[in-house]
Amino acid sequence: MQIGVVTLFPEMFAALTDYGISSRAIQNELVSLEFWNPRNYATDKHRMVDDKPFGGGPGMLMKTEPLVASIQAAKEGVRQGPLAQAIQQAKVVYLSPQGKPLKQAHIAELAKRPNMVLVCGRYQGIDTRVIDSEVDEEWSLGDFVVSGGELAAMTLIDAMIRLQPGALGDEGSAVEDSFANGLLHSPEYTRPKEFEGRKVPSILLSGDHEAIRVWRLKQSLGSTWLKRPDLLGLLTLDGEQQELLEQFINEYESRNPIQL
Ligand code: 9WO
Repeated sequence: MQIGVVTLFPEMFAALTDYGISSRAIQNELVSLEFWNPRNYATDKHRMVDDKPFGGGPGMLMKTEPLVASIQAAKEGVRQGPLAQAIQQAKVVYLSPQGKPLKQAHIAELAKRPNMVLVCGRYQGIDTRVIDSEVDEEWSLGDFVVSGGELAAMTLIDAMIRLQPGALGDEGSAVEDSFANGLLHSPEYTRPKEFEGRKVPSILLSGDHEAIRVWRLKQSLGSTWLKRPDLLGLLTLDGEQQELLEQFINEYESRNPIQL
């Protein structure tokens, strides 16, 4: 996967290129990142990359011409990459709080693409006409604001990288992750067997793999019911899952009787 990143701060992406799973995937050429800095497309002697919003008010916008020139260069760049024959025109993606809320299922689809261009906004953002003319998709990580699109772009890139075949040491890990089945993960335990008076559930020490699978599924359903009931509403539970969730709820209600 080839990703062109339009950013005033390419150095921030060291968080991906220099650390952990994303670093290894880039080294192994499962993913390539290329940076396109609007600063390099500024034409005035001060290389200005910000501009005042029409209508006044505090803050600045990204200056239009260097931004558009860098987006167009990024699209050319990812198209003319090593796999140019096979590659379709890259979609241009803008990360902003105004975008469509991004879910794991969307990330799984985006991760299959051969290429894309990510535009990282700074300041108060970009001229609406640039969104209309240059941006194909606008995505949000959630209802909050950070200081620029880079952290959001890095989060999206990391989430896509770990879905690339071969990116994770243990191939099973990605499938087993939270949300792969639409449920939260069951609680996990490591050594010691007793920590501050809390014991590891004995079933996990039993070696009975089927009993452990059923226990984990039940905890997973229970955690989702407790913490994210909205997610349960989106799923159709099979017979086993319905039965296990019912058991979890009954046990939970008997431990925590409703106070009258
Ligand atoms: C900055 C600003 C300054 C003064 C007055 C109002 C202001 N609004 C903003 C602003 O929203 N800036 C954004 C910063 C412009 C687009 C890039 N930035 C961004 C992206 N912040 N947060 C995101 C983001 C992206 C995806 N998911 C969640 C948040």
